[in-house]
Amino acid sequence: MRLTPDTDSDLLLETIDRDGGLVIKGLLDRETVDRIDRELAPSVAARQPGFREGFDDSFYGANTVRVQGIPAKSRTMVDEYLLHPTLLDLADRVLLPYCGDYWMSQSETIFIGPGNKQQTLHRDDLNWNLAAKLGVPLQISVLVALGDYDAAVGATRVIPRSHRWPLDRPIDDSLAVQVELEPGDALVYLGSLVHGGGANVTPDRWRKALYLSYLVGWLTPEEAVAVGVGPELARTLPARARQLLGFAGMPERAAADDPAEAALALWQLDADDEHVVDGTFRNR
Ligand SMILES: O=C(O)CCC(=O)C(=O)O
Repeated sequence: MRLTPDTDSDLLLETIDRDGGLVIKGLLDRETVDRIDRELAPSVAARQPGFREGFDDSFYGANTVRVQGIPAKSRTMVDEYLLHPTLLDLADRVLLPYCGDYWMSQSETIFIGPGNKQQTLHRDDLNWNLAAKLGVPLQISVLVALGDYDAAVGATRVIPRSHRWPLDRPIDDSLAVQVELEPGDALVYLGSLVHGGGANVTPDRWRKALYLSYLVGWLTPEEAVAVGVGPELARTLPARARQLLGFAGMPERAAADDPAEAALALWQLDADDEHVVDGTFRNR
């Protein structure tokens, strides 16, 4: 289903709950897309396709450029994408019932080059496979198109409503549909939805996406985000961005009626740590 950033948030919530994902048309305007693309261009140009040694290129893409550490490379990504009110509102409504707060798990370019094969269909939640068995939302992922995103360049394949399948149900590839996007459109999906990057069958065009995910705060993010940001940059960011990027503790959760639902504060720093003292890190 294709909606817009100003769609009533009840409808966004109903749609993602029913289908496992949705498209937000024009999440970012063209000027913002171009600015992010320009800010990331030097890092993309310096990176060879293929993931790190020891990783499986058939999954990550032998001719795919993945650059991480995005908040340190693109301030526009932080201000306009990570903090987008429509995304945060949806993440609040999907994730906050299950955690004290959530944070960014990862952000990376996924630029799929000519000849790159299609990715195996999978669920992102299986990064945390024991937690995935709980059957509660763990993660929301977003892919924003920064350029071409049609079927021929490898638009994402998804199986609508597969977020409700039992985890051991075999994945039938024939049920996948490709989600084409215009620059600035976003595919937003739950970590339980079956999906994967498409094949790029063009001789010379790249599929350009910027990925971002929000994860419940009691799970370890995929990327060591706070290390990549560092306190110097963190000091210059809005408080909510600092929190999402790992510069705040996760609040304690009280649950008077069911003690088993209560949780202690996590990811805290000692009260006299310089980053607590100067306010870069906030204990909660
Ligand atoms: O690039 C895409 O369309 C999806 C990528 C993905 O699901 C992944 O790399 O885990």
